[in-house]
Amino acid sequence: MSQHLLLPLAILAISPIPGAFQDSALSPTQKEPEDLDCGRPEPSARIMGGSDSQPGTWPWQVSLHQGGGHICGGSLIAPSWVLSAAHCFVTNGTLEPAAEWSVVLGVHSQDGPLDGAHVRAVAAILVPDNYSGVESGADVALLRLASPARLGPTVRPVCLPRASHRFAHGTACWATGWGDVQEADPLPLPWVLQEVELRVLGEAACQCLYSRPGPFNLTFQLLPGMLCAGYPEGRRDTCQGDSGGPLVCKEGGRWFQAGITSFGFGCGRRNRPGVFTAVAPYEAWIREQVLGSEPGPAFPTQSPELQSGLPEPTDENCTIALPECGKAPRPGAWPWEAQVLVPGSRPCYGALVSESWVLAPASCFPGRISSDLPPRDLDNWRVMLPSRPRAERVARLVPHENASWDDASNLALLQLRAPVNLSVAPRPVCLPHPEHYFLPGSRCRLARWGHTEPVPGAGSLLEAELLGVWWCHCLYGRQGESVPPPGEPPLAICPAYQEEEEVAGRCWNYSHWSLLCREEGTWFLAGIRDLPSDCLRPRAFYPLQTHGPWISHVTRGAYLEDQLAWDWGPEGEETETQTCPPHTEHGACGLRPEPALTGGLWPWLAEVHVAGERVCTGILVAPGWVLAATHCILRLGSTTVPYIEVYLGRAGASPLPQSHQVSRLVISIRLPRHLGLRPPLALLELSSRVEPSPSALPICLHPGGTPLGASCWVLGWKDPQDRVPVAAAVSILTPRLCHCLYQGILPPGTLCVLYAEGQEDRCEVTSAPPLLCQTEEGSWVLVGMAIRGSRDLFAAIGPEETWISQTVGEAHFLHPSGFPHWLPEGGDLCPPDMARASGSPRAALFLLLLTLLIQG
Ligand code: 4AZ
Repeated sequence: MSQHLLLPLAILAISPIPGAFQDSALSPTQKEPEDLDCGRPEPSARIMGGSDSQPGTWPWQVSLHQGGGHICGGSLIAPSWVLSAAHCFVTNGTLEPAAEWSVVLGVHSQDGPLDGAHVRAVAAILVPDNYSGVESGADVALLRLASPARLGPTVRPVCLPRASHRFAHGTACWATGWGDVQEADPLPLPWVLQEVELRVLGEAACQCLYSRPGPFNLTFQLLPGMLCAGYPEGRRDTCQGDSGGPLVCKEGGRWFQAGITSFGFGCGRRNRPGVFTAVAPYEAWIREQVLGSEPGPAFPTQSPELQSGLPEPTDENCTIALPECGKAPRPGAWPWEAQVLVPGSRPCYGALVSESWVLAPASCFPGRISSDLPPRDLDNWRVMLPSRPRAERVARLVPHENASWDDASNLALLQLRAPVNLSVAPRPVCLPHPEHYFLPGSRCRLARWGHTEPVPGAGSLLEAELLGVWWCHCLYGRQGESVPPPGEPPLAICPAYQEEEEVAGRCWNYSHWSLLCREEGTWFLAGIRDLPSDCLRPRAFYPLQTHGPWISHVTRGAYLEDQLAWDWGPEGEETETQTCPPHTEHGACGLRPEPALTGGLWPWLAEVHVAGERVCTGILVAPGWVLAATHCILRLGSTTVPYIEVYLGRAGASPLPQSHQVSRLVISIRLPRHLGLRPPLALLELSSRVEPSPSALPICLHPGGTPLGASCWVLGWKDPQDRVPVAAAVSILTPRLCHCLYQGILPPGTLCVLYAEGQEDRCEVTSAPPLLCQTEEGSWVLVGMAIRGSRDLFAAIGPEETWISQTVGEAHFLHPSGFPHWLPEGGDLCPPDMARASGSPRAALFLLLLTLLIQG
């Protein structure tokens, strides 16, 4: 509906027929005698998405300088008066001194000597009393020049609209300025004044766009006195540095200033047109300020036909723009997939990011990115795009400046000789802004990238769900460091795959991959990844969002798209800064985020199903090894080795995406050599390794003693049937207390625990639960495994360090701390036979402590 409303006006506005204007539209009586001629550039001849203007096209445009540089735009409305925006001059509620400012008139390029331009000092800056900030409106200012401007072909005033003047929805107008050409991307030299055609958006149409959550999930309520201009699809807009400059519309051969560039949400974003201060409502205020000044500004009357205007679309005609990038008919049919063909090289896969630019790994073009000169054979390069009958030719190669030494910046942009028409295919992929936060659990896919070698039997379409930033950072990032909160670019972005088991012998080395993630049906290029070296599926990707500014700077029009999904889930915002526990020699172990984020998940907790008849607790100690209590695995007297299956990732039935399950067969049981006695600990070798993930991650091992400052738990199942894990808080007794309490009956290397009040019965003991502690740094360590039939006694891991390390090369032993526990030295200091003197360990311990105290 608004589409065909736009059309006739567009033709009216963009095809000005010289001389077609009937001056009679303004009757002589309507002309104000004191006014000078306005709004007519003497014929001679960025703003975002705009282009260089011709000198003299916008003779009222001025540049406002402070400290020697351009800060804001403004417009000449009378020889001694400039109109601009209040926010240019008010900082923290205070109006800056006029003396700090100067007005440059008649300037076109601001590079070098300002030829033909002249400068005026500012005598006064006037701002409405009710101005408090751009979002509250009244963002208007008047500057009185210390001496009148010299009018000429490049310096002329613009016409001002009267209060009754209407700029109808769809009117084509122009904004001008020396502001940024994109968000955080300044206008390049030679700083030529930019112009862009923008359409007036009626109040309803604009409010409709701003009522939908956009960038940063924000909405905005427009206020009277504000005016929108731009396009629902964005891409052409004003930006920082254009503020204060004019939005002008041509009516009957004269240019009227409809708006003052005020603010917006970002620049050129979808459904976020620029917001201007409407000039017409300030007729009275302007007249009041300039009273007595001769000649004053001109307010020519609008012709009556235009004033009645066109009916403004109502709320029902609220047309929002949908993303133009990232739509794929189905996963794998990527309309942006580009194949770059360089003579003498294998094809290199990249992604179309705009009409004219393809992003690909720089390593596809070795030897061609180190010099500043264009590659000699660029003429012979070709790019194949989906649904294009012929190969595209390449005009330019722009490698990332860090491409040759930083894997995270292994990127190059290729400009096509001619832009392609975007349609269903080819269509660009969406790129994330730096502040994009891909939600944990987002659906992602691997896509070809660079020189991709097919992985035997593996689809490149592998589906994955995104891990939370904490997991990704702590598994593959920098242990011991804090984790970037949402909104700050992460160091890595990690998919967690759904398929359970890797086929033996399949190796994912030799290939680059990119990670595409979907939000609201729209695909973003979220990450890139260089060659993995461990044959595992690619797990940590370099985030692409850090490169958004570089890509948009080079391409001036790549499709950076706002975050589309904000449903953070019931856990709410994970905004607290969190830290990763320290790293070990063998990588990450014992990682478990704060309980709020875990959903009850214990990544190393395994269900060990023995001979289909009982379930023991197992603990993952390395990617291919589980530790369990021997007595639970091997029944006394049995001579056969049982059939054993191990399940990981079942613990807690977590709703988080990382709770996928993994199962393995046990192919061997290893026991340490213990003279005479049956050893308490058994190592189970798994049929194949498990990939580290939040549902299958090894625990750290404690080499001896009780970890100082740690909090310790017995981790078991409340009910052996449904196996929901519960943790009971315990204290580990000192070796002496333990020894005395169980005098004479404990095998060496036994730990005694005391349950916290009321925690004794939290878990059942037949499955032989483990004793775990969380160190002060946050790592979880395995300290012992339950001894048969007891809920208080545990076989310590420490004494078996040598055996475990020799059997399992990758076991993660932490550095020793605390005090040793297997030396019951001074046993004769125990009070005589008091062990088991009383019914409960708590009572016995109390008695024991009392006796030891009295003994002194
Ligand atoms: C600014 O910061 C600014 N896209 C001006 C205009 C817009 C955004 C920012 C509109 O001066």
